[in-house]
Amino acid sequence: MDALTPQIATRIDRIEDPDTFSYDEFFRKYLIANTPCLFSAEFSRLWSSRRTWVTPENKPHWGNLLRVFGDAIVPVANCDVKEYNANPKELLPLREYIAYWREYTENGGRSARGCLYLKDWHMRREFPDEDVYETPLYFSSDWLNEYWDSIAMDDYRFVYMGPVGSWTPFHADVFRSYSWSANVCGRKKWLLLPPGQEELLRDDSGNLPYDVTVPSLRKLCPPPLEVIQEAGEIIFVPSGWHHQVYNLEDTISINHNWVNGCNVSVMWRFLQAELSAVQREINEWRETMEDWDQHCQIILRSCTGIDYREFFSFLKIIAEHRIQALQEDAPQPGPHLMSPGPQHIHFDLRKIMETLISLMDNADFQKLDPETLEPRPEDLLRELQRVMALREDNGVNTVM
Ligand SMILES: O=C(O)CCC(=O)C(=O)O
Ligand SMILES: [Fe+2]
Repeated sequence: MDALTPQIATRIDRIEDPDTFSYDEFFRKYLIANTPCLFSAEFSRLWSSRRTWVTPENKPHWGNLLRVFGDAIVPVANCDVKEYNANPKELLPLREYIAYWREYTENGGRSARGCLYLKDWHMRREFPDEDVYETPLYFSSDWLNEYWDSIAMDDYRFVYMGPVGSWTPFHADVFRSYSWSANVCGRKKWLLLPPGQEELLRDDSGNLPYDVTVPSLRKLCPPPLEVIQEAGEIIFVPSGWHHQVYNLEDTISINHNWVNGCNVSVMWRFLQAELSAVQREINEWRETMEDWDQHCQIILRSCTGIDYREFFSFLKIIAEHRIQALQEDAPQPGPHLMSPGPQHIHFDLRKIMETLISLMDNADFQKLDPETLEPRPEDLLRELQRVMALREDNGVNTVM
């Protein structure tokens, strides 16, 4: 490697002990620094899924899974078929997927149906009473799920399960959010590339690779960080890091995507870059289409899952929740962040305000009749400024 080649970390930090690792340390060293880390199995030791979903041999417990979830309809991807840069998905009853998996294993990892991987199953949304894991404190400042829960529309909490050999192609996560992923049983290999490095891997048409391990890419960028994640361990994948993931054994994992005050600016930059790409794509109709800007927003929404007006609603809902929390009598720094303390509320409000100012300054947002939003963006901004000024008068420490 020559002197100009960026150095990429060759190892990941391991966090061993829940009793000595504080939220503040995670916030500074990993969330703000946007650096990956791996939590030991101690952090998931008390989850009931680690007993009831797993046999003593550390294999998926088919009987228990079938009994509770057998009739659930789950999304299943075919790892052997490349469609654009992903795998085509179908919906199957879990019962049928497990029957497939057992037969695949008995046949030594072969099936006429290919290698099927259950992914992005909204288990928690569909079975809210199945209390099989608890989101670790470190990942609980989660505006994404807070927003989508509040409008009862969607969530970003998933279960994955797949046989040895199933894998996820090279990608970065929705909205460039953070993700955490815990192995309930089994092992994974992660290949992680820091943000920006993927630019070196684009082909002549600007497309990113499907498989980052193909030999022709080896010279183009420093090798990805390789992480082996054992049963029970939880990996933190920072914002905008591209990754590719292999199941080294039969594996079940739980994963959430989330955004908060530390990476909301990354999400906002991502939306602006995606809108620019859409605008370039349909530029030739700019002069002839009356509602061209609205149209770009519709395409943005279908590609990413959100448009600029909904991004405003997202900021608004989190702002309202935090303002309300401040108005409740003397908020205490809660034992976990589902009830954030005053310092964290202040940090969140400051980040919402900075993002809102940038959104209101944005020429594409201004074209979308923002005065028809409820409340009008300038009224929300004024309210945020009023609340923040009150807090500062009260001498709340703003270092966070
Ligand atoms: O476990 C996998 O196959 C992929 C998980 C993933 O991409 C994520 O957690 O962000
Ligand atoms: Fe991912």
